[in-house]
Amino acid sequence: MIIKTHKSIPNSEITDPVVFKQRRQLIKAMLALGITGSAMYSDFSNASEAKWQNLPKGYQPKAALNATSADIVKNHTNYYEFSYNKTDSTALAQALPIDPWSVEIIGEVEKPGVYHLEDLLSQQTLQEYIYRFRCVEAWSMVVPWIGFPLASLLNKVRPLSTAQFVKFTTLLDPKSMPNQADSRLLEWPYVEGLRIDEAMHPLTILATGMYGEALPKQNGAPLRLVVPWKYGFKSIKAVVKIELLKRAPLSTWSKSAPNDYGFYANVNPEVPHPRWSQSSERVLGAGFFTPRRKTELFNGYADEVAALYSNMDLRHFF
Ligand SMILES: Nc1nc2c(c(=O)[nH]1)N[C@H]1C(S)=C(S)[C@@H](COP(=O)(O)O)O[C@H]1N2
Ligand SMILES: [Mo]
Repeated sequence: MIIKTHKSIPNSEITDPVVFKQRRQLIKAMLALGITGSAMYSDFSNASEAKWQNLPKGYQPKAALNATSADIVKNHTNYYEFSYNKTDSTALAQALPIDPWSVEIIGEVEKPGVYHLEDLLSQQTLQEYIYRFRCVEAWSMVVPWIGFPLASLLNKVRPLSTAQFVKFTTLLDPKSMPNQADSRLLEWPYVEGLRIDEAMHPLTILATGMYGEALPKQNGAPLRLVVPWKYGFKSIKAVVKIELLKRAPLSTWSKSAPNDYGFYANVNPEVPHPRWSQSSERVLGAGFFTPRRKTELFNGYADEVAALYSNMDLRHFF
């Protein structure tokens, strides 16, 4: 794993925690997201100044997290459709066409359909969610996402009682995603999945932005999943399809290396990867001499999510 540190990136572990102080900034973000007309006006323009100063915070139990520098988060990405290294996707992903974008929602659901992204977003209130983000490769950061709970989208399309799992699929477009022409390492499109109770958990969000702006393409624009208590590979980017299923889908990484990457992929310091320990993590942007952080069970979200796994052997269901 090679990580470049740029001289321009400040050494301090904490930089610009994001606070939306200005109404202007959020309107800018909304415009960048393509949210215009009625959606923007009904959600934002009528709001009193008080509401702007008190911007909706999403469900985020750990209040005191400080965001990692935006430069690091935008320039250190895992996006295998574009590159197998962490630096090249930033430039390569700019070729991805993301407007217009639609999401197909099918399967065990009352209202299946192909939905325009603007229509989905116009029904949602965007909020900021400052979450820890921990990659299975044992590095971590803190990201101030902008998004909405996946549950509030699912509730609009009404999962049937038979829906036990949710499968997510990334765009398949080998013309703009060069590695999709090569299926030696991974099969495309990238697929991920959650159990329905995990999908409905208030910590699970769909993100459309970060750091007060539209989501950069290399970070999964225009729509990505974020599941903060699981390893980063579960947080699938550029989602075009959401399927409600009776049975667990086979996710991309589990399929390619079933002994290395389980379906659950809950962050767990006591369950090592076959080739490395998961007991600690390198905090991106923390500076060379800063000690590694002790990895926490469920990435620090045990109070919120441990109950989902109360009768499960987490070593077996890793
Ligand atoms: N479609 C897709 N989604 C993906 C990936 C990918 O390669 N393709 N990489 C995953 C991995 S391994 C991680 S750690 C996170 C990284 O998110 P970031 O690049 O925004 O930090 O995205 C996940 N989602
Ligand atoms: Mo990852």
